[in-house]
Amino acid sequence: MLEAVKEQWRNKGRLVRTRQRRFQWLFLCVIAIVVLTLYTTVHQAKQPSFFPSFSPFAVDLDQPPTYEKLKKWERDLPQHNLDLPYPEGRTGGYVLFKNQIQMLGWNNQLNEVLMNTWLAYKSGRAYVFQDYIWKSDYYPWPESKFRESPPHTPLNALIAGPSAGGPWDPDDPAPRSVSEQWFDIVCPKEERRIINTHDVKPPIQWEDGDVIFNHWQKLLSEAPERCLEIQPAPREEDGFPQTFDLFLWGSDRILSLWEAFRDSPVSRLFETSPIVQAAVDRNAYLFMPRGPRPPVPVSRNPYDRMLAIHLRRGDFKEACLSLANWNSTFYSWNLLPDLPDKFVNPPGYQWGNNTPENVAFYLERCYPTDEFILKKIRTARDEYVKAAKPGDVRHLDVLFLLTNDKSDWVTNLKKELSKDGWHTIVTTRDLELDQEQKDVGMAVDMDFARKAAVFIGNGWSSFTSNIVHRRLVDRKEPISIRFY
Ligand SMILES: Nc1nc2c(ncn2[C@@H]2O[C@H](COP(=O)(O)OP(=O)(O)OP(=O)(O)O)[C@@H](O)[C@H]2O)c(=O)[nH]1
Ligand SMILES: *[C@@H]1O[C@H](CO)[C@@H](O)[C@H](O)[C@H]1NC(C)=O
Repeated sequence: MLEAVKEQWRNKGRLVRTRQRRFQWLFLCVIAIVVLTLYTTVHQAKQPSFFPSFSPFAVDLDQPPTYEKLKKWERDLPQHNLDLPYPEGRTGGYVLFKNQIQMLGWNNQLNEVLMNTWLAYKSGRAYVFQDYIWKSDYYPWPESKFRESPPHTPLNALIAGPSAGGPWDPDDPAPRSVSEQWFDIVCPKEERRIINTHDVKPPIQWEDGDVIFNHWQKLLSEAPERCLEIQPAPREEDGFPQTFDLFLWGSDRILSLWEAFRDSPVSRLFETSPIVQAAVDRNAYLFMPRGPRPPVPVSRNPYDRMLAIHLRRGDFKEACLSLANWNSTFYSWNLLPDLPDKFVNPPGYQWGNNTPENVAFYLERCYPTDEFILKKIRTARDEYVKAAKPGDVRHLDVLFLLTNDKSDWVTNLKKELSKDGWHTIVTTRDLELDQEQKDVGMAVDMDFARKAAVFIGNGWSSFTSNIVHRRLVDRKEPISIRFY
């Protein structure tokens, strides 16, 4: 009996000891895994391409940002407060443009964000701002890395100013923009008046920009309801159910809005976002002139010596063909009559189809050859320098090539350009960006382009036209705004 009990105890002791040993092993294994993971992570951080698949525990640091803090900041904007006095808070007026374009290039949306903000302002209502929703192919990360589908970017990552909830002028009582989330609280669904574009657009669709604007302004100002939501007409009825639609942006009908829009507080107070600004600052050193001392005493500010050219490539090869086959004009502000380098639509066009000569005529400027680009850069530089007022010294030797091209094409172009006396050449690919900055990379390129002494763009591109807008708001001269 006693022996049996003793034996039991011995067995238990063995069991405990084996368990202890097992725990020791487990512990060692865990330590080993942790060490290995840390090791590969550190190596990866130093040399991204060296160790990536070395270990199954390798951590891929190139992930989309979460924007956790920025989202919280947007949520906590001071105007998100029901108790604020009219025209904000629970008695204020609001308008949500649910018909705003989404899942398309950022610049197609930016136009509208600004114009809709101005419409809301003129109607005495707070503009409701929304996240930018990506067209999946344009997102800087592959689908396997998406945090949500389609990916979103908070508006405040891309821009700052009244459209994104920033303050108006100090003496301006206009209500500040609010987020879509806050709109749900201040304007619950059952308190909203829904306005469908189907009931508004048809009589004014092909009118001039100012007629369209005034028509909407009257409607939005006179509506007695506090909360308005504009909804899009069905797709099969209106392919572009925006308040200010693609047909308007792509024609000279938009120009009647120019002066007032340029001088509006929406344009004047529009600013670079802190994330974009951080990317601009951290990369500014790349633009410090590296060439020989210029023959003339020249500005210390590298942007005064810089020419930026937007080389719209990639998907534009097909885009240019359809632009030709639709007899398209330049886009939006690129059409302003004071700007040089106009494009005159060639005669001979028939609905939906253009002649081979006309298509070639479009491609020459929409998807230009290297020679064409080199020549344009020379002329733009010469003419800008010649246009200097007496006593004003102009010298350009810094070049920024901004592009969506992903190949080695610009590297070759760079070689040719350095022969032309461009001693400092920077391309989109040279910029160093962290995860958030990479997410807003297009806005970073745009900011350098708007600061440059001279800018050359693609007349059909909305990316270019939004740079042109900003430059003209900054009162840059027309001779500094060129199109190839
Ligand atoms: N970083 C960067 N991105 C660009 C550049 N040009 C175009 N892109 C991006 O390429 C993508 C093309 O999308 P689109 O819808 O065609 O672009 P968009 O911004 O609306 O402008 P456009 O097509 O030029 O009218 C967008 O994400 C653009 O922002 C560039 O020079 N630099
Ligand atoms: C092509 O576009 C131009 C510029 O908008 C216009 O004047 C011309 O009438 C158009 N051609 C045709 C055949 O529609």
